[in-house]
Amino acid sequence: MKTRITELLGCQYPIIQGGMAWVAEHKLASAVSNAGGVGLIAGGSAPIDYLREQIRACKEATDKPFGVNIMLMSPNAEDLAQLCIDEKVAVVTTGAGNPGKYIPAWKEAGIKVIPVVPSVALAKRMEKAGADAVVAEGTESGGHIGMNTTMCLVPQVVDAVSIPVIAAGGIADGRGIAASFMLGAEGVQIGTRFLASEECQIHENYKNLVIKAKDTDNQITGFYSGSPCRSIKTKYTKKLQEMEKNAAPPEDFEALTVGSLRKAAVDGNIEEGSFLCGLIAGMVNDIKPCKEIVEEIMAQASKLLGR
Ligand code: TUI
Repeated sequence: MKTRITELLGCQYPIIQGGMAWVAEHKLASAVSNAGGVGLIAGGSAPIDYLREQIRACKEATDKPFGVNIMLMSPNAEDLAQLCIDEKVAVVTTGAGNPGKYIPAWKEAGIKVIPVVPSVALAKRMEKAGADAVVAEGTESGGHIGMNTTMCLVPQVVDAVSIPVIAAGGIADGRGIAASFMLGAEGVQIGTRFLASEECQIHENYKNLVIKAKDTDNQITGFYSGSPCRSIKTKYTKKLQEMEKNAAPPEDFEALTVGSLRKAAVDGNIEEGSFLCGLIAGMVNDIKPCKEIVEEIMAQASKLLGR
């Protein structure tokens, strides 16, 4: 299935994997790239040496293009951005901010730059700044989210920019891809479906929460602090929401959330972890190798799109 995204990235299928902080490391990224999509390693707020090792391990594991996601709220985003240049990473996606100041150097290094945007305004700014494509991410996504939905945001971004648009948020099967294409997208970003993959290195408690989640087992926290974040509903997220309702001081909120991504992904700590996850988890019911996931999704999408 050829689109401007497969042409741009040199991949077989128009699927990129979400750059999930504390989740997306080289085993997952290389498995997605080897399956014909584009895998991503999450920079998150990782130390630079860790990310360098991850990039190098990924190069060993695949000769296909893969990328790095730079989380712009990270205190060391600048160093990680430079590392992508030094390591000649093929693709960079960004999240949680405006990457404008990094784009010229990335472009000069031949890196394909794909900012994740939650609004039409930011998509336009990114096009002007030289981005190769944008990911229009709906609020159905896991983690740090904007307010607009995939269904409403994607066609508006498609109408507003000339660069190719990748749809994200709520896509986990071929129907999601077909629908995204109907909205004008030329690729999709998939995160939650890959949480429940064999190659994803997260704790088994995390995977079990994903595959057991129903449509309603999802919660947004951090709404009033201006940093809304979508996770699987647990006692922990209910507690955070209760604190928000009672207007708890930001320090109390911070004390509970610091380190919570690690507690979920690495320790599988149900009591204190933030199990970031998209709204589509209710439809993700089994754990499979990435290759099977990608092939199944693409076969369904191709059939629906009559290709
Ligand atoms: O970035 C994400 N999802 C994430 S990042 C993350 S780790 C994290 N840790 C602590 C605090 C916050 C996050 C977990 N999930 N998705 C892409 C995304 N980007 N969603 C929303 C945005 C966004 C928001 C505002 C992008 C740009 C933006 O720009 C504001 C501006 O400066 O114009």
